[in-house]
Amino acid sequence: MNTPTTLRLHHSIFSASSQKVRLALVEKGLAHESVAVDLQAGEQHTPAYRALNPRGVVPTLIHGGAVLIESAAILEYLDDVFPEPALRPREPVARQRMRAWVRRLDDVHHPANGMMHYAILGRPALQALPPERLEAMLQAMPNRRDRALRAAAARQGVEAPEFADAVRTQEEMLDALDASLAGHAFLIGDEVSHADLVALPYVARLEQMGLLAVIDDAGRASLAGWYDRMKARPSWRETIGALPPQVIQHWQTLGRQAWPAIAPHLRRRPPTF
Ligand SMILES: N[C@@H](CCC(=O)N[C@@H](CS)C(=O)NCC(=O)O)C(=O)O
Repeated sequence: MNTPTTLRLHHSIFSASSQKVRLALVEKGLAHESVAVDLQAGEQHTPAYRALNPRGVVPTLIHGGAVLIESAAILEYLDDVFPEPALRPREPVARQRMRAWVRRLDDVHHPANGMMHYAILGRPALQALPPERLEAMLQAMPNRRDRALRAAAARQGVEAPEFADAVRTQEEMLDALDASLAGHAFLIGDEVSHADLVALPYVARLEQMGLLAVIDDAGRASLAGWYDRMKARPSWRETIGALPPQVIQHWQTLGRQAWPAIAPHLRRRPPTF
């Protein structure tokens, strides 16, 4: 039953931004109603959904009549309203560092992750669209940067200059994560925080693209240990770990086919590449 305090999440199980919020909901033990938004079918652009989220993106959380957008701001809201267990460090410097990570991941690594995703995994479906459908889909995207990256992924795929840039950007993310995790269990000390929940979907997407070697075999041992710790948590099992295995297998096949286009852009190429 829908009570004023029901949490209702509009999301896609494959979306990194949605996964961030779902990870936090599980970490906090918060039950919620789930409304699936089919991004491939363009449901994010229906007038009803765009009235909730004008940027036409997932996730959107509805709580007590409030419509909440932007995953990072939603995570802050959840901690404000449901303080325990806390997913933010109390100490101000640690909290600032956490927010800096969240900002960096959202601003810099989210678009790079999307570029890799659509150039490698989403392109077959984009190319199968009649040209006028593809154009309509691109035009429906209100954010100009998102639209330009999606167009490059659809038209040039792994040959796009934006793809090379995305691979380099994601390798920088791996290095920065690995450096921050040296000597710590989690990104901000010894407790899980928003920073870990926001980083996890992007690291997982690399594994889902068959690129785990860039973590395990490229000498990023602190990151590899963190990834194992994050995967041992119930929040992983109930969200990213529960994605359909046949989809992941298909993605890994597409990812391996893209290796020759990825490898030249890597600074630290694992021996298996
Ligand atoms: N900054 C936003 C980004 C949301 C976002 O980009 N969501 C993607 C999925 S991860 C989306 O809905 N894309 C719509 C599309 O592909 O048309 C947030 O964190 O909520």
